Amino acid sequence: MRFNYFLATCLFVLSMTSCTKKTSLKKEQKQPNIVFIMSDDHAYQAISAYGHGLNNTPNIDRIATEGAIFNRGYVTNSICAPSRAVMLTGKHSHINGKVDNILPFNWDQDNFAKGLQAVGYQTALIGKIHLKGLPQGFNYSNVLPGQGEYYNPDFIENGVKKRYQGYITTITTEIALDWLENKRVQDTPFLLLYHQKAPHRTWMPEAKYLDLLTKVNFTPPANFFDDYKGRPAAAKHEMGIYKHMDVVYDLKMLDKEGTLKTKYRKWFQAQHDRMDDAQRKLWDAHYDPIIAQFLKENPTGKELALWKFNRYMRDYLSTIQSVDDGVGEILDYLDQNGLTENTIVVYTSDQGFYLGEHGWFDKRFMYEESFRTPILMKYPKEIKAGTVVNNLIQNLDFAPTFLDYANADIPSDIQGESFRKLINGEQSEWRDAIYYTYYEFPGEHHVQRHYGVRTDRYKLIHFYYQDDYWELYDLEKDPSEMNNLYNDVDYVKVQANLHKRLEELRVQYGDSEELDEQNLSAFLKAKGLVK
Ligand code: SGN
Ligand code: CA
Repeated sequence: MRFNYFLATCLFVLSMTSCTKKTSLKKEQKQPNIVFIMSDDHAYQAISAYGHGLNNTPNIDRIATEGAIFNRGYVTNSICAPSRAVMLTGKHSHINGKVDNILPFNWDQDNFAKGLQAVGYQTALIGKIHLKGLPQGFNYSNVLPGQGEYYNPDFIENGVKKRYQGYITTITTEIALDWLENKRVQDTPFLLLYHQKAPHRTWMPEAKYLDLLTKVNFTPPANFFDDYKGRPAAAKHEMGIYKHMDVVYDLKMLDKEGTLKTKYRKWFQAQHDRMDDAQRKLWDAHYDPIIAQFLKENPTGKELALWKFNRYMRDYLSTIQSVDDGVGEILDYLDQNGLTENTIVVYTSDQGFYLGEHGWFDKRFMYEESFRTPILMKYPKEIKAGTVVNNLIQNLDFAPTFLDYANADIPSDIQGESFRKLINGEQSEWRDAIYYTYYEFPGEHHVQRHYGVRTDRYKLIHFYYQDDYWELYDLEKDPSEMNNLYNDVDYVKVQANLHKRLEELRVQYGDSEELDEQNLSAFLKAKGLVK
């Protein structure tokens, strides 16, 4: 008895000694660490914490279980590079200048990583950022050139390009873990932007997940066969699963005989060629039987639409499984190193994505599935486990929120608002409406230029440039946005209020037709459409 007690005491003293560094770190460090996880095109419908039942993402869900889930997280401009520019600057696209994926981003302007550096943070940016130029505000950067490649990707480490062998999602996680363990200055608050390329098109899964969903049959959303009645911009789209998904490029039917001569076959051929022999062997072992069956059955019409939808879902969701694993590894690292308590972890995407709603893939529209984005966040010190946030939050709000947590100054020209006090229940007042803009037209997927306002219940959108018309939705009665109520007699008052609120927001955020003209002419020039 006595001996065991002695042994236990020794073990306790020993373990305390080995933990001294971590314990003292906790005591000394007042500012929280921040791990900001962003994936690319990850629809909230494909995170199990949101309850859509499509897949299982236990690690991402853990962030919500241990912290908060946001049911009304939105972007300001549903496309990659602009979304990231908004996230970094806390300013709308027309202010930070990165209005579309085409025009350049000016890294010289202020961003929240620079703000955190100024108050002593070590900062790192790892993975996809989609903003050209050497990232500013980061002690360490290791980013993808442009969109990046799923297999054997190139990265640019502090400005120097280097190829990695393997699968992009796991490599990005390894680089992030290596920075946490070996590269950051220990005992200093840190900011880690850990940004996955996945599950961006063309949804290429990791070898170990190729068979994950082979046997699962997915039912498409109720409006999969949408006729776009009353919505002319939606009708002009080029992002239909049935019509626009390329059987070889998007759906991997690269038959060896070359019978499937699709428009983008050569692009997928390049992806396939990029793999090494071992990778290609595993890939082909999975897809070859599917290709053979597809050629044999040769589905057409509705059958082909459903076949495409299912192939898309299987690849897209399998790709997400590796993202979820990476989140688990990062959370485990924090746990194992005594960092969990003092670290804020956010999971989000650069925008939402269509998983068959309106018959679509891709994003860009102000309709809910692409306007909305998942946001899950934990910070044990301040956020109660199981918190649900139903307020209208935008990616505009990340920059001021992080500066707030770090006790850094929030520059007065930042347009977002810190939601720190909102989540911990110290603040009840919040904005009643959010503003949206989309500019990349003419462009891929053919989504018209538009802007609009969303309140708790309604949405007003103005499509302009080639067309000029409005759409109004009652989201309570019509959450799938199938019924355009603009000029409906029952909504005269609602319509007038929305117009007023939209104008107020344009003034508040400094948007104007003049700015839009300037952006448009720069865009047309950059695309070579005018001289
Ligand atoms: C690529 C994709 C598009 C996608 C854009 C923008 N085509 O061009 O489908 O909309 O990226 O995506 S692909 O043939 O190259 O896959 S974003 O997330 O970077 O904005
Ligand atoms: Ca994206």
